[in-house]
Amino acid sequence: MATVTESAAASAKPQPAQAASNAQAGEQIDGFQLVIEALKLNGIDTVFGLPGIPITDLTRKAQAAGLRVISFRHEQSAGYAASIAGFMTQKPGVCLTVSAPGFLNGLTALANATTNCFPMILVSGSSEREVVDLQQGDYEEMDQLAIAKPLAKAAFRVLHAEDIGVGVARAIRAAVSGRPGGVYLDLPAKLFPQSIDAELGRKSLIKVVDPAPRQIPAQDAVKRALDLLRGAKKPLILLGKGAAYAQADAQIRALVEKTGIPYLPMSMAKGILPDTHPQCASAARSFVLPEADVVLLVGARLNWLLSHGKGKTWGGKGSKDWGGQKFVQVDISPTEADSNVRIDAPVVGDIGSCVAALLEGSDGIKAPAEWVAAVNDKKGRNVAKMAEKLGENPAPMSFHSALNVVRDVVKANPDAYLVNEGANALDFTRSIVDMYKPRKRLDVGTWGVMGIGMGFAVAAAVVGKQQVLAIEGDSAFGFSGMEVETICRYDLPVCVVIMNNNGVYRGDEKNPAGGADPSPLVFVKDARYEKLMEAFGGVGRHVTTPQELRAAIDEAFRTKRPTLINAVIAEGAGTESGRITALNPTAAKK
Ligand code: ADP
Ligand code: TZD
Ligand code: MG
Repeated sequence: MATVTESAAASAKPQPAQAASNAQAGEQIDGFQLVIEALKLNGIDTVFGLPGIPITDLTRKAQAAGLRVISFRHEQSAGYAASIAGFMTQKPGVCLTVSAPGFLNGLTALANATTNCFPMILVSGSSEREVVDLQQGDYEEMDQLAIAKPLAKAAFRVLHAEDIGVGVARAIRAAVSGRPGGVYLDLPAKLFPQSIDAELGRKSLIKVVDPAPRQIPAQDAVKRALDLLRGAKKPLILLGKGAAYAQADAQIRALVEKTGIPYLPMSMAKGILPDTHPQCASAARSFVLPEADVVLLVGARLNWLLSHGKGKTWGGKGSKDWGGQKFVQVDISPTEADSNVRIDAPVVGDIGSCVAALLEGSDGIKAPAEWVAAVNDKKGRNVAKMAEKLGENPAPMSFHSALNVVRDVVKANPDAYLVNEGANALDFTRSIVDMYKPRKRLDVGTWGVMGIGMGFAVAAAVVGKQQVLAIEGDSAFGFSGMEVETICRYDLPVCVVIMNNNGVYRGDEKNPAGGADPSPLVFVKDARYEKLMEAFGGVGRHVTTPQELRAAIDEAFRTKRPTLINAVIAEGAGTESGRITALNPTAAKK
């Protein structure tokens, strides 16, 4: 093992003859340094990654050059961290990995970033091209560029030091312009030790001008949209995570408030306006979707999360029937419209420009009082029902009684980031915990992917520089649990709360065959997850009541220490697949 590693490392070093001639030719700069300077020149100040051949020195030199290098225990977490940093900042999050297996570990996050429209660049070292292309069995051999292409918005490889500037510039533009996404940048081992004249090298770097240009919507498209909204009897605004990403918070709020139209935030759009806003219709979701006649979508796709814009959710007779709504869709992607149902008024452009244009032309558009009253009436009744449930205090805790505490904590600490994954642990948190500020809720996104938890938490703490509260299903936590060491190592203000119901969805399943193996859905009973955090010097707490939970979270927020709270939830409190039971083929048959 050691010999393989050493010989591969040696082949990545400049040859003595080359080094000697470099010395004579005046100041030289190598590939390592050019990559670092190209990133710095473009305002990238943090990279997330995991070192090894051929990028070990890149991580060292990046740190030496003043970049913040956050080193993880698994590339998938580093990748998720990079992608959510991209969502939070509109700058591409950078993830750095080694070849083949490291690259593949990071690739899930890259694909997830592309799916969620998060700007991210996965930078992976790769093996020797000549050997890879002849399939001669190099150390960690893999044609990474070909594999990344279908999963990324764009993919590039740089073979020569003088092209590093162009490679990084192209990667940045591809990640953040238009619909953002994941970009792969392949850097073969041989690139790093290449030396070129320092002055020429630095001149070859590109500081990207206007990487995500505004896209102004066409006037006739805006007029078409306004005409539809003006004629609406039951208008509704749907805000998606594209709206959160766009950082057009003030314009969005102005449009919502000026028109008085009820709005629904998608999961990661919660907090663009506070969930307690009088026009927020979240508590009446199943009433407003089928009832609305004109729906303005702002940075939200009509994908599965919105039942594809049709079916019973939207008032359609059958599961695939159109409910009769007209749609206005504001999106930067011109091909998004009509993906599921007819879009009557597509408005293509960046959300800031589109919403500003809609706002300007919105005089006279006002949600009819009758409609507003009907929504409020429904809301009032649902909120009362929920309050009753939240007030219960069963032993062991239910999701409701535990999340009632989280709800109060977030209300008292609106700047804290809320990371959230799981099934019941996700769905109940989303519906119970109000958000008060934009881009504070970071969750499983479009794929409903498990494993984002600790990566997102690290990025939120490092880039957002605020307290982080991660509400995790016990299964969900397991996907990235080892990163509690990362949280401790960087001493981050992250408080992880595990909603521990002993399993996936529930902890009370039995082996249907009656054998000794447990059900595939359950874990070790009463697992002491808090000891994981203690193992690395953080604080572990085991809590069984809302009072203990509150005290433990308050302590974590006060001390800012890495904390893991193992919150014991009733084994049978959850439902299969949480709120999406209907998507489960077996469950649907029942
Ligand atoms: P959600 O899951 O919250 O409904 P989606 O991820 O489905 O949100 O939709 C986000 C949409 O926002 C995508 O269609 C994307 O093209 C769009 N989008 C992202 N950023 C911008 C932007 N700056 N301006 C306009 N549209 C954007
Ligand atoms: N693997 C990946 C990467 N993503 C997934 N979404 C799943 C598997 C399937 N899955 C879900 O959709 S939720 C979930 C899994 C395994 C875990 C649910 O259990 P939990 O949450 O403990 O996290 P609750 O509170 O017990 O429901
Ligand atoms: Mg669970």
